[in-house]
Amino acid sequence: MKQASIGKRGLVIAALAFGLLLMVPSARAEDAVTVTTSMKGHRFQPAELHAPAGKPIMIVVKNLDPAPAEFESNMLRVEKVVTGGGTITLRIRPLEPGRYRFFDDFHPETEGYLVVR
Ligand SMILES: [Cu+2]
Repeated sequence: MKQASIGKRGLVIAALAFGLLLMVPSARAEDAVTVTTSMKGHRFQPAELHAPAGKPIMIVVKNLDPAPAEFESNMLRVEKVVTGGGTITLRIRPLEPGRYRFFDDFHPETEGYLVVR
């Protein structure tokens, strides 16, 4: 019996396809990087968060003030109310390196940055 041969080119294509399969899980949500900030006295603490480029990011925002706030960012395309004493989690798509501004839409002077490298 003669063994079927897929040839050299076939092997290369198979290897590339297998490599792609291995790469896919790295973009999955469970590989997300979580960063956390708190709001107190109408300030973000910390006001600068750091995350790696190219990975999904989860931003956890704890509002330690009794008043509600609204975490908002035009650059990150998110907007979500966080009640007084409440916590929210925002899912952010993988980002390019940069400085992404966010703020409390109820107190726009309350701002911070997500620094992606
Ligand atoms: Cu808003």
